[in-house]
Amino acid sequence: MSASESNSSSTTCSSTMIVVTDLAEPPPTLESTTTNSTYLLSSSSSSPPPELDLPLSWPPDGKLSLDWIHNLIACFDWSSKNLPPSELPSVLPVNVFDSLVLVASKMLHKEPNCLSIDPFRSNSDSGADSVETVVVVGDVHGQLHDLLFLLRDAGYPSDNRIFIFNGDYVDRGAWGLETFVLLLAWKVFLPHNIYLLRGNHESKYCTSVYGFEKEVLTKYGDKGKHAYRKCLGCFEGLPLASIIAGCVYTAHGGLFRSIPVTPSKRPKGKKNRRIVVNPDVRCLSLGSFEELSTARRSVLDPPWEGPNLIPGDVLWSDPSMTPGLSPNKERGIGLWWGPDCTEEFLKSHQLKLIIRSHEGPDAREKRDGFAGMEEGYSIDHVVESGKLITLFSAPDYPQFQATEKRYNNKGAYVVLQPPDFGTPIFHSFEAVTPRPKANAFYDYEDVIDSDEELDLASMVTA
Ligand SMILES: [Mn+2]
Repeated sequence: MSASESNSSSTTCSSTMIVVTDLAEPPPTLESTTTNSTYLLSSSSSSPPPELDLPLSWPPDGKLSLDWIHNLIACFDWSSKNLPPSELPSVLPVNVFDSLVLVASKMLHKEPNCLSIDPFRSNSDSGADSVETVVVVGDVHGQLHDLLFLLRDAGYPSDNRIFIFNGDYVDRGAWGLETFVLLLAWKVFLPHNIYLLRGNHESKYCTSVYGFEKEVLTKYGDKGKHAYRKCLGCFEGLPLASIIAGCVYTAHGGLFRSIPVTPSKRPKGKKNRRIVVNPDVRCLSLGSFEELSTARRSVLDPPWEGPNLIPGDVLWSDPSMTPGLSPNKERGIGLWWGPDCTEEFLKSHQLKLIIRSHEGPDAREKRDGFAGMEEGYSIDHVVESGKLITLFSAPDYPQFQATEKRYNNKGAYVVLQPPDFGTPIFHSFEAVTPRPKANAFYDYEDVIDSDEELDLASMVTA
């Protein structure tokens, strides 16, 4: 079945949103004359609008409020347009960053590898069941202003709206730190109404190649290494996948293998018995949720070899049009899985839908048989038990590109609603314009286009 065939039979609704630029106008600006900066600065720009409460401070009782979050949004929106990156500590002092990351990190590390999200909640006041809307979001990649638009458009997280983010908050875009901090703040404020899954870019390897490490070092200066380490610690705590209302599986990359552990052939008593993984790829089979739940996700970089392969599969895999499971040779880590595997996975777990992310317009340009990412999503497999979709939420991606020609892709998010939650409603949206000027934190002219061709040797697997 081709992707174009599957597209026609699947969507229930698709709406295109109109771009709304921010209402809060920054102060009048002039081009800065400094040679190494493209930031817009003027004599008045260093004084923020009076309605902003900054620098941010940590509430004495440690409890964040909706006002605190809205002020954080307004401060980041203003600073991203008016301050050079090295001035971020004047908005978010490192001690406030520390407090937020500490609380969020503790929360995230306690969550299971695969979250079970139940949108049917009993309302203790009325005794009635309240049913909630679920919003699923794909890759964001540091495009803060597009995320702010998405949150306004979909409606903020609240008691009756749960958000699930599929990872890749950082790298490539210029505001990965602000993006990640904002999502952590929502998590701390409403821990049961926003869930943050890990993407392959929430790793030491990716952030050292695609800009986030340099971004944090630039923004926090002599405290940069400290702040970057705190971010990595938080990344290690991010859960890997979710099941929504018992019928929708979401993860950044997708499906994962079974890890058959077998004792070695020469057991020399219990102590010396070595556990080896069967390396025969002909034996690849889909893993169970029990295996997913016992994988060790607290690693700086998911390993591509050894016994702990499930995190790498969930974060790095891609669907294929070829049946079966095979090693993902394009990426060097993770799997390719065919429509038959999608069917097996859905059927055996009584699921209706898989929502994964991980492939933007650049990756899709090279993938025969798959739809592009012009609308921010694609329907990849349509099988008897349900569907597999790819969701990408960074419009006009990537922010920095060496060529004149841009993809001009829309971003999208998915809304799932009662009673069954299994039918995705797609909302596509265009990039916020104009995007504030910024310099890239990586060499986007030389760095490889997509995440394939990894330099595996430099990954941290300890
Ligand atoms: Mn990815």
